[in-house]
Amino acid sequence: MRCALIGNPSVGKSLIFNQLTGLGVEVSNYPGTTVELMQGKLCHQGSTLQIVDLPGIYSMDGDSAEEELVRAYLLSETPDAVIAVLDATRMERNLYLLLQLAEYGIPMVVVINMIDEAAQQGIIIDSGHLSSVLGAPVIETAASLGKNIGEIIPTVLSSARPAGIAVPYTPQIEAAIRSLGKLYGATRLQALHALQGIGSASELVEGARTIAGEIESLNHMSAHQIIGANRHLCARRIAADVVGAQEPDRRFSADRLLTKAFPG
Ligand SMILES: Nc1nc2c(ncn2[C@@H]2O[C@H](COP(=O)(O)OP(=O)(O)OP(=O)(O)O)[C@@H](O)[C@H]2O)c(=O)[nH]1
Ligand SMILES: [Mg+2]
Repeated sequence: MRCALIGNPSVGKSLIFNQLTGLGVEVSNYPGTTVELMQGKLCHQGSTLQIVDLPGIYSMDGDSAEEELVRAYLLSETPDAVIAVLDATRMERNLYLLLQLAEYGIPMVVVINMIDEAAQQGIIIDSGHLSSVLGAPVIETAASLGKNIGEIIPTVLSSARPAGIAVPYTPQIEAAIRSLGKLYGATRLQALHALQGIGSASELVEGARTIAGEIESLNHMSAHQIIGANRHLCARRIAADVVGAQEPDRRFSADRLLTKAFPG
């Protein structure tokens, strides 16, 4: 089984990767790119898993080398599962990427990392609710403390599933997706890519260019911008629903530790 760690930059993917994998980590350039990929292996109850630590990205639809690599990896290497790593202190921004990842339809497990940092900042996350909104399992972790890292692989093996959530796009974008499906047999993901001009020349991309041009002249915004705005709104709504505030938990703060270490 092959699975990939995906997420925004600096969310803790590599730390989690190092904790999950043992020996046999390989670093190589992804074919045709200068982007390095770490690949490792682990065994869990008789199953061997190959794990790839993908580069951190903020969006999956841009043209940076990292974003192109992640898209190419997901479309051509077709991993059996993805482990989507989110930063608990930046849920809205991280959900924006997650909503795009969900469109690939790959079985996933969502890991909300930095839960220690979130607690210190007084941020609480309703993971149960998030799991029902996304339709995929959600685990809270603090990789720097090793907290709940042991739950990731068993959850991947037992319950990874394609997220059921779909971003509701504006009626024009939804109509364009349906037309491209009817005319060219495009899936929702392929239609969205084509509307954003992603992908090499094809009848679909050509057809989508015409439709995207009409959408742009009606809205004074490109289809790409509208799609991005719809995703941002959806991410903001989910974050508003699942992220709450409480009194900051200072248990791990230096002050507290010093008071404990030097009573009186
Ligand atoms: N407080 C806290 N820090 C963490 C946690 N997980 C990772 N870190 C720290 O966050 C920083 C970034 O971690 P990385 O594992 O390098 O993040 P990454 O997602 O691989 O980043 P990129 O490769 O740049 O995309 C490091 O300093 C980690 O030690 C956590 O759960 N809690
Ligand atoms: Mg990394």
